[in-house]
Amino acid sequence: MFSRRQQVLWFLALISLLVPYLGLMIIGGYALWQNGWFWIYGSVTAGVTALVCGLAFYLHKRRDLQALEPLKFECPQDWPPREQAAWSKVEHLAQQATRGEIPVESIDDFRALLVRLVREIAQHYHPEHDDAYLDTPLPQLLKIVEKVCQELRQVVQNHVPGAHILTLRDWRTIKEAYDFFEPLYRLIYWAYRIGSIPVSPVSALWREIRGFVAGQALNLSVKELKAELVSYVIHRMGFYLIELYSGRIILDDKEFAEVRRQAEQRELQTAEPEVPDTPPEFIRIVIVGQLKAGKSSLINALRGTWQAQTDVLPCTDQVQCYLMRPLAEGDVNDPRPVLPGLLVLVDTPGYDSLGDGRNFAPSLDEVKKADMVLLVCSARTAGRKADHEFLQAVRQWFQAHPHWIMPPLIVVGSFIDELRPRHEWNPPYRWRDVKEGESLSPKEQALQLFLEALRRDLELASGDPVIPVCTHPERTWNIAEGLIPTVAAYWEKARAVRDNRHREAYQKTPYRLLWRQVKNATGSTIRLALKKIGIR
Ligand SMILES: Nc1nc2c(ncn2[C@@H]2O[C@H](COP(=O)(O)OP(=O)(O)OP(=O)(O)O)[C@@H](O)[C@H]2O)c(=O)[nH]1
Ligand SMILES: [Mg+2]
Repeated sequence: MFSRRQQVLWFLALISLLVPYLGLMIIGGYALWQNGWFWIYGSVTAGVTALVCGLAFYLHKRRDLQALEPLKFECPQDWPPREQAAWSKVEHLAQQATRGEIPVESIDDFRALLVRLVREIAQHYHPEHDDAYLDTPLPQLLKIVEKVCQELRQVVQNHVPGAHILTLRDWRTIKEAYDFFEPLYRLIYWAYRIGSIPVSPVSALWREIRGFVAGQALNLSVKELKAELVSYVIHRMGFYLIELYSGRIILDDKEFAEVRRQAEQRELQTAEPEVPDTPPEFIRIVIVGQLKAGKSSLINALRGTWQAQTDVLPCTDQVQCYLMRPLAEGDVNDPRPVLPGLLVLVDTPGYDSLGDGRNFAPSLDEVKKADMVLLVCSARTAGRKADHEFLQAVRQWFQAHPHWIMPPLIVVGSFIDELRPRHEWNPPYRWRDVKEGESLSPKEQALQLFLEALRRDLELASGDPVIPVCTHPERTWNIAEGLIPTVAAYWEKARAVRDNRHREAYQKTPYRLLWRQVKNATGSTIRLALKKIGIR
């Protein structure tokens, strides 16, 4: 909080303030004692203190004291990589300013810093132009101004005492009064300081020392406060600049909500023809993997029903969507665990094990429309080249499109029953948080090796989820207890992908607005022309 130097200065300032009062207390106490009033005075003081403490405690209990909100400026979690990269530039600039590497001593310094911020963010989005800050449409800029003004109003309304009562005229009067009295006060105080020296040199010296120490402590605190404020303004402004230059800003919230509702309705209709006007919360999970990896069986197992067609032959030759509902409240007989919303499960045709990229296209197209991806890898198939290359293709696509967020990926290891010893099926098997040296059954050992191989072959990070399952109709295992909780854990991320996807789709259709503008402009021109020639 405070640096060592500041602590010492504050301590000295406090002592210098307290010394006169302490002296008064001692002398006063002695005088009271001499007159025999000490105990009477002491009892009255104790009574008043107890009363005030009791009242303060009661008030504190009745109304929770509002904690001071620290100045927060975190990068929104639902931003795609391109926006996150812009945000790190904002952070870097804020750090440079607070560390003193960029001077912020005067208003001109501060203005130069903000201009640099605008240029850097604009350049991030439009590197091809030197004057990239011009690359933003006017309505977007106006919308940002609208948002900033709204925020400013809330700050003034909530934090400036009397803001709702004082008029502009009152503020002007206050300012004028301040301008008038401030020099007068300074003059009188200065005369007092000079005049009091011959009268009482010791107390004048004491006052000067006290003023100096307190001033030093205050200066340091003001410096820290200033650094914090500068950092806050850079972050806040950086946030709005990113919103502005990325084109993320939504001009018409109502229209966007309607367009999004219709899109969600269409998505739900792919799984169920009858959908309500206001679609419920849901996410779209795309299931991909090699031929016969057990994708359709996983959908069946997830839904707890056996509706998706499964076969020993390749049978899913086109994309098919299914709806999975969460457990209805209070339905204790339903074995399906509760999720925050519905799932639209998208079954895709498998790609072949050659991994030459020829048949990745249908799965890749679906992944681009996914909120979450389940990559099914069978324990029966040793070759994972195709899965690795498919994942590479997905990662590359999202790297090349940094304004999209890559959906969270869960790798599902299927056909666990086929692991050695093959004839043994005695679940549950330990697979998570297995400690080194822990005694495992042969099946559990094979399971560990399989999960490690999956991580290695697919180049997964240590935190990426890999869940083993069995989706054989008679040996279903680890769906409710392993897979569904993992889906729930990634729900927020999936929702962010979904929001970003809808926002992107909406922004990609500027023709709707253009058509409205042309219609309005033509209408008013015709009306004006008719009026001119006297027809209307
Ligand atoms: N032993 C065992 N068999 C399974 C498992 N999961 C699925 N199967 C069987 O494997 C076969 C293929 O499963 P599907 O779910 O159709 O596989 P798929 O990936 O959808 O296949 P395609 O759509 O053709 O690519 C079916 O006969 C399933 O019953 C499992 O975990 N263990
Ligand atoms: Mg299938």
